[in-house]
Amino acid sequence: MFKKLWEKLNNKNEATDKKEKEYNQEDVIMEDEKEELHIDEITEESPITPEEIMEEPEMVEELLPLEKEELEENNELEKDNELEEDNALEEEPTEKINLFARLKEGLSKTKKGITDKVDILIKSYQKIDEELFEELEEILITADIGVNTTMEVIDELRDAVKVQKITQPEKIKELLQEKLTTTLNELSSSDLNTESSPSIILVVGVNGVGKTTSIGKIAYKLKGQGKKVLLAAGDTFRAAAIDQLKIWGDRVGVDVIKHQEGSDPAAVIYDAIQAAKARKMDVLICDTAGRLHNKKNLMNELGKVFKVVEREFPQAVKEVLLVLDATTGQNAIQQAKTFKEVANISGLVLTKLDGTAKGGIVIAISKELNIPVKLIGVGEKMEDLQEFNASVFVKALFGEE
Ligand SMILES: Nc1nc2c(ncn2[C@@H]2O[C@H](COP(=O)(O)OP(=O)(O)OP(=O)(O)O)[C@@H](O)[C@H]2O)c(=O)[nH]1
Ligand SMILES: [Mg+2]
Repeated sequence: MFKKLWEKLNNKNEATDKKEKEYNQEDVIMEDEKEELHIDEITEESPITPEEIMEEPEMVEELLPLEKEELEENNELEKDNELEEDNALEEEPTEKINLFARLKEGLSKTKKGITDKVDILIKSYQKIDEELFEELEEILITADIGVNTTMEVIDELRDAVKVQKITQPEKIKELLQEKLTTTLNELSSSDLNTESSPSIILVVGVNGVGKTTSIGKIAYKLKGQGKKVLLAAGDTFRAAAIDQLKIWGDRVGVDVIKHQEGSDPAAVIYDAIQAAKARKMDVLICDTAGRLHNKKNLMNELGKVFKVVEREFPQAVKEVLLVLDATTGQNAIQQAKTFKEVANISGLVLTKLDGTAKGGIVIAISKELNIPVKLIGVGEKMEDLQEFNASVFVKALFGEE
């Protein structure tokens, strides 16, 4: 029985040779494929059928001891296998966290790109004139706020200056801050849809944007709120992806449902949903692959996963988070457009804002895509994922308390 279950869990190993093939991110997302995306029916059998669970409910419970054994094995492995990011994340666990300070620190590069430049600009002008507006426009566009949004902001500043008869250049900074806050406020609603239980979060995005890391951070956040969290290793494309999620699971103290490398992601999600139901979990967070041989495969695979969720977990509140890397600038907008074709994206997670001077992309993204930015990543540590709040963000950008 134990053996039978184990075999069932691992019955999708045939596809492991997939990993040998070359791929790159360009293939996945950049090429402008015009082919129709066919979402295949789920043809492969799921490893455990609902009937089997009804007959033998202890089957699901047996997943627990199984995982514990595995966990010990993995822990041994991890000791030898020192991952760089691991070290980065384990520093200062007891440090008292000042979230605003972290945000400010994370945004320091963007601050240099926007606020500091605005300061220099303002100081070099005695009065407000057209040339000042033009230079300001350039600063905002360079910080990736986006041409349309920049034009809008500048036009409104011009009007405000006229109406309020403002003459001192210093006032421009205040007005800009106000305008950016209003623009962002119009669009953002930062709450994750996890208030009611059960809920499921599907995390999608191209490779390397920070999906797995963000899942770890979200799990940490939710666990801190007293929620029962389960993770699903739906990125079966590389063994390392599964291990990475497991490391996060261990670090945060939540279980991870996983199959072997190369197995069917829809089957992993299926099992994870059954386990989430059986263990009465509040939130199930699912990782997905960011790379496959091409965009069509990736989108087909996601389509299958969404179908399993619809069919097996209709009672769960659904959140589909698209993770975007802020350092990729305008390219992130293109990625979002591609994912919107197959997924009903309910929120964005914008990562690596600490690594770019172009944090203005937050504004461009929320404005152009009309999808709320729910979370932002401002570093690699467990605490470096914050709920997005427009006025706090702009305050941090302008270096205010
Ligand atoms: N500085 C910084 N680094 C981040 C942030 N979020 C993620 N990273 C780093 O980005 C790298 C990629 O993150 P992953 O979580 O592995 O990305 P992924 O989307 O799961 O990638 P694939 O599994 O390859 O598709 C890792 O080194 C992370 O530590 C962030 O907010 N700031
Ligand atoms: Mg990953």
